[in-house]
Amino acid sequence: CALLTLQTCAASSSSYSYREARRLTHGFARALAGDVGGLAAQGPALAKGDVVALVAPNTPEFVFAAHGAIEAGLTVTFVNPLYTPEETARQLKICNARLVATIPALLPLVRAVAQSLPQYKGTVLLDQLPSEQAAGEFSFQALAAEGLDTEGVSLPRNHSDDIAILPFSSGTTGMPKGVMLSHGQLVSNLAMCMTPDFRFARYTRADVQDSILSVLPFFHIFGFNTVLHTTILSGQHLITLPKFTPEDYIGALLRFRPSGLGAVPAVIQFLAMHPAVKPEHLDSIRYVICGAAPLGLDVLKRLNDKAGREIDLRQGYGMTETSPVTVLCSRHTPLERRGSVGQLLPGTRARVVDLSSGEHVGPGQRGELLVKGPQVMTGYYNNEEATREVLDTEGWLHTGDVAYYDDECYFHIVDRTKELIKVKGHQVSPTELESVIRQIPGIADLAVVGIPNERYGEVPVAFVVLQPGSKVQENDIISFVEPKVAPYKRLTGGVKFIEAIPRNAGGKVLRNELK
Ligand code: AYL
Repeated sequence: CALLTLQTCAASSSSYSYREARRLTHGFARALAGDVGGLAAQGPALAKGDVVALVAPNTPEFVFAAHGAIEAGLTVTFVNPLYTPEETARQLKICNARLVATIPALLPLVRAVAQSLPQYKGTVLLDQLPSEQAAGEFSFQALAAEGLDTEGVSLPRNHSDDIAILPFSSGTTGMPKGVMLSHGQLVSNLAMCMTPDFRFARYTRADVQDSILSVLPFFHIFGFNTVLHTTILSGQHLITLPKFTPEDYIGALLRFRPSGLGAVPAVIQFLAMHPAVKPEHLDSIRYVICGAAPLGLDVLKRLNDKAGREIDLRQGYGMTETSPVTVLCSRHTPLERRGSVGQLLPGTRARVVDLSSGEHVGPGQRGELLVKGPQVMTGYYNNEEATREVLDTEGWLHTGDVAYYDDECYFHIVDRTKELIKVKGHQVSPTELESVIRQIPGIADLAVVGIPNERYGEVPVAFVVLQPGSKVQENDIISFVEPKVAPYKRLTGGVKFIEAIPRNAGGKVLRNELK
C-alpha cells in the first residue's frame, strides 16, 4: 500500500503517496516531541496535551501536520480559515494554543493574533516560508526533515482516553466551545463506520484503488474523521479541493473520475440541479456520503435521474460531540428510506423522549433524541457547566435535535430544540451573532434565529427591538456585522424590527415563535 497515492490536491496537483505521507507525519511528530529544528529556542518544549492549532484550508500538509502533532501526544484544534482575526483569536485563547500551523496567505492574520497567546511558541508554515521570516516561524518540510534526522527522540505513548482533537461546536446553546474527542472515541466511531453493513468505502486491493473526492473541510469533524480517516483505513486515494467552485469541482470529477464523494446537501443539490453538471460527469460515482444537514429524498431521486442509475447515497446523522456519526444508512437501506438519516451504528444507543415530560416515546412519535456510545465526547474543554447541560450522569448526550424513528428503526431528524443555525452545513451560533449586534448603539433587545433557505439550508435573521428614537436601519446592522464574522455567518436572512422579543417567564427567547 505504501506506494499508492494517499492524497492529491486538485488545485495545486500536489500529490503524496502513503509512504511519503507517513514519513512527513512521523518526521513532524519527532520534531515536535524532540523540540528540534530551532523549536527549542522558542520557550519550553511542547508537552503532552498541549494544543496545536491548525488554521488552514484543505491541503495535504494539513493532514500531515494534524497527524504528526497527534502522534507527538499533542491535541489539535482546527480553526476555520475563513474566520476573522477576532474569531481566530477567541478560539486560540480558549484552548491556549502553543503552536499554530497555517498557510502563507493566512500568516498576517496568525501573526496579528498569536503574539498575545500566553504560552505561544511559534508558527509552522505548511507551504513555502515567506521571504521575510519572523522569529518563531518554521517550515513544515524543514521541521519534518530535521525530525527524521535527529536520533534519540522518543515519542510519548497515546492512550485511548487522551484527547486527540479539539474541534469547536456551539452545542445546544451559547458560544462555540472546544469539544474534547479522545483517541478512543475517534477510533470507535471509525470502527463502527467500517463494519460491513455500514462501510461505504471499498478496501483497496492489489488491482483496484478507489478514489473519493471531498470538499468537506478537514477542520470539520465530518471531513477529518468520517472522510479522511475512512479513506486512509481502506487504502483509498483522497482528492481534495481547498475551495468549492462549480468549475473546479466539475473539473475534478472529469480528471479523477472518483468512485465516491463526501458531501453536504448543498453539494448534492448542485450535482442534481445545476445544468453545468452533465450525466457523464457522474459516470464514475458509485457512492456518496452525506450529512451535517437535511437532504430530502426528492433531491436524491433527481441525482439518480440525472445519473440514469441508482447511486449508493448514504445519509448520516451526528454531531461534532459524537465523533461525529451515530446514525447512518447502510448498504441494505432501500431507496425509499434513503431520505432518512439511517439506523443506529453498532454499539450506539438512542432514546427519543417527550419534549416536556422526558418520557420515552414510541415509533413515529417526535421527541428529543438522546444518544449514548463509545464515540460520545469526553466533554467541553474547560467548561463543566456546558458539559453538564448536554451529558447527563448516565452518559446520555442530549442532542437538542427533534427526531422520530419508524417501525424499522430508521431515524428522521425533523427539528431542533437547540439554538444552532446550520448554513451549508456550517455551524452558526446565534449567541455569537447576538453579541456582535449588541455592540451597535440604539438597540434595546434582539435575537437571532435561522430560517429555511433553498440555497444554504438555513440563514440567520436578526429580530431587533430599537430604543425609542433610534434611527438604526437594516443596512446599518448588516454592514456592521459583515466585517466582524466569517462570510457564512452574515445576516443573509436580513433584519426584522419588532416591538418586543418573545420570551418565556425565565427570560429565555422563544425562538420557534420568532421563526
Ligand atoms: P455538527 N440531517 C439533519 N440535521 C443534521 C444531519 C442530518 N443528516 N446531520 C447533522 N445535522 C444537524 O456538530 C443536527 O442539528 O456536526 C446536529 O445536531 O456540525 C448538528 O447538525 C450537528 O452539527 C455523517 C456525516 C454526521 C456528518 C455528520 C455531521 C457532523 C455535523 C454524519 O455521516
